[in-house]
Amino acid sequence: MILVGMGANLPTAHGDPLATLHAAIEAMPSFGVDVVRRSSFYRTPAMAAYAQPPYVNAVIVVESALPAEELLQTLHRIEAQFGRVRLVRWGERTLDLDLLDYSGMVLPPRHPQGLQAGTGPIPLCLPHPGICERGFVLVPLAEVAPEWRHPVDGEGAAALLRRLIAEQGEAAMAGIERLTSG
Ligand code: PH2
Ligand code: MG
Ligand code: MG
Repeated sequence: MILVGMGANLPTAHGDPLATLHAAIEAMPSFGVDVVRRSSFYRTPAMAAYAQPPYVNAVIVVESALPAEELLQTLHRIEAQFGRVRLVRWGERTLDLDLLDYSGMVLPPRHPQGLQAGTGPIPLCLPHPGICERGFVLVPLAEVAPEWRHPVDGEGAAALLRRLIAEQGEAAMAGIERLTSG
């Protein structure tokens, strides 16, 4: 199973972040990426070093003939088409597409965290290292792929979410709101 996390917290020519995520999903087949399932959209407070507008997040299950590295580059091309400019790490963005899992492939990080430039391309690391710490990923992931298991620790998204809440308290889930429209 190939999983992609989607996020946006700035408007684009397509409209607000929700409209942008819809438009990005529609554009994906023309990039060789077929969307087979998508979670609900969620409004989530920005996890960021400074005040930012809230995000809209979702997780999709995709199919693609592209190998993992090429799929990542393709996701970056789609981000660019939707106006993504990389200014600062974890800065606000028009569209963020994160490769969360590529058929259980495991690739260790190839950059020391501290030296990460922040705006340049980050080499592929699988599964995505942020999955277990982020309610805004785990909530839509548990919804769209309850059968999925984390390739390294073997837990499903719902179990990872319970673990996160045990560690961080309900704060891990605070403000995450399922959007009923769209
Ligand atoms: N993405 C980030 C940093 N912070 N916060 C929310 N709520 N949603 C995101 O998708 C997100 C974030 C880096 O990619
Ligand atoms: Mg991200
Ligand atoms: Mg990203």
